[in-house]
Amino acid sequence: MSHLRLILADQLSDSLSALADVEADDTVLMCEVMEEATYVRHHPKKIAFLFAAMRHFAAELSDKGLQVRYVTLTDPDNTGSLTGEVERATADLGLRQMIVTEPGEYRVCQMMESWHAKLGLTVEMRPDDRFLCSIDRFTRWASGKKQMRMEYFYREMRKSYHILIEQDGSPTGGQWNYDKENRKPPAKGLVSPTRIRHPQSAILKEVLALVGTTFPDHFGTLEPFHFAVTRAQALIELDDFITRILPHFGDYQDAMVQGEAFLNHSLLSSYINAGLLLPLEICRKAEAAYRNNHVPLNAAEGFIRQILGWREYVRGIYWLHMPDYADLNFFDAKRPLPAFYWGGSTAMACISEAVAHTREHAYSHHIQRLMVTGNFALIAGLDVKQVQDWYLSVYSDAYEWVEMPNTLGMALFGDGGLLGSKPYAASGKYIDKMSNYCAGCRYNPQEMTGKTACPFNALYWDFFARNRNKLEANQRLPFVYTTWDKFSPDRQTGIKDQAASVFSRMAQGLL
Ligand code: FAD
Ligand code: DLZ
Ligand code: SF4
Repeated sequence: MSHLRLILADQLSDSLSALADVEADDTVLMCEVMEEATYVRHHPKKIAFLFAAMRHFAAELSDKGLQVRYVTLTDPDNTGSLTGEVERATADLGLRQMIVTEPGEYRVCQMMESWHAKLGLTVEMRPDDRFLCSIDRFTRWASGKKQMRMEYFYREMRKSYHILIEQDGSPTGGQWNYDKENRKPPAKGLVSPTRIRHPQSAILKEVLALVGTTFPDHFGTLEPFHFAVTRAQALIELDDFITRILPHFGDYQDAMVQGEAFLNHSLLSSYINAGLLLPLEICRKAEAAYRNNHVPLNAAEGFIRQILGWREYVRGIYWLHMPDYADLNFFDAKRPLPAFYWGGSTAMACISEAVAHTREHAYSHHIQRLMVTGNFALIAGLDVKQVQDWYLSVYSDAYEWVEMPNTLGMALFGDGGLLGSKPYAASGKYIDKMSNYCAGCRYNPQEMTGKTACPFNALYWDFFARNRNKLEANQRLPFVYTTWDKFSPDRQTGIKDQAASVFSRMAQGLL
């Protein structure tokens, strides 16, 4: 019996479970739909990347002899939604049986589950085995644990896939984790290595024109556009990263440098998340580079930990706790997102820099996301839903399964500790240590109060003071409240007044 096999924009892998056992009389459905392109106002680079990658992938499937029904955004019959396109395709083709791979978002999963009742279809949903830990396996691992820790999950994954593990089962180099060697402040002269620029195909040029005219008011610049849009191009970037950049990845993983958006980061997340690259092949290549003496252990391990550890862990947390996870707001944070997240002016050099990278590249690296824009949102008590919508729309690698636990859980501690053990709150001193931003900023990271005091400083203490009832018992914050209590009443009042002044200037667009 013939089947309709749906492939979503982030499922562009030959090995996708929905494509296993595909028959010549099956039809593969791929569709560009307005509902998905606008449920948040995605960055134009993200939309262009996905549409171009989808079109190339569809062409590759056709070249292999598969029947592909590809619906472009401008198709006059396009209904504008995945459900509408599935209904139209099954009616046109006379098909009642569908095969899908589980989607990355709860919202889309609900949609697919509604197709049986709504459209009278039989929908077979297959696991997404591109991930290295299935949802069932993660649920079993989590079961009965009072407190989950990524580190222990990561060790299990290393053992399961035998990555950086010796014959006797011990971790390569004798340690599981070289995180301490990944946190060096930027060395003088640290710059981003040059990056590959792929030639623009005719397909990409057409998509760039379409996105430019259709989404002119979405935040972010469309061109210049250098993303890979095929697996072949993504593999070139992967190999280039492993050869030239991975050797230096470890040391400065947490560093930030004015004018340098990429430093030694891989820029591979968009490709992995869309399916152009597979996480296991990347981890194996990174391990091989270490075994061939091409990269140091702290670089290989630090990189593999992000993919085999964090990436799988956050996905597990998402599916374990959805749908309730989406409504958590531990600190009841509700302050509106200030205009400077959307490029409005701010004198805070660190924020301005992170937002500029975001606007230009649909990218900022992990420490900018966590310790600059995320940290500010945390200590200023910005509305958790507005913050999540921002992260989901502005980054080319963002899908809810990975964005939400990172934003709500890791950056905002909005899940009260389901993902991490303590809030990643930091004052301007941390940013000063890990970057060269402060030297060019109107504010001074050494000052707590006054007109030129770094806003992060007073907000940091105000955050802990106003959330004392929720955080005081946290064992991982031993010195915060003892230090606060040692401040004189005058100093405490001064800090609170300064925080109030920061909030007032922020509301007036004067920060
Ligand atoms: P590298 O630094 O080169 O790291 C290598 C790879 O490890 C990445 O490509 C990515 O696949 C994986 N990785 C690293 N950290 C994480 C993590 N915490 N969670 C999941 N995977 C990780 N990542 C996304 O892919 N999509 C998101 O929407 C996203 N939103 C984030 C929001 C916030 C608030 C924070 C703090 C982090 C977020 N991250 C997200 C995680 C991380 O910042 C990005 O994966 C990383 O910056 C991508 O750049 P890169 O490929 O150069 O990564
Ligand atoms: C993010 C996105 C965008 C911008 N456009 C489409 C689209 O037109 N068609 C499609 O199939 N998927 C799109 N996506 C991805 C989905 O919104 C959704 O985030 C993922 O498929 C969830 O796994
Ligand atoms: Fe950011 Fe404060 Fe440093 Fe300015 S002084 S760059 S606001 S941390």
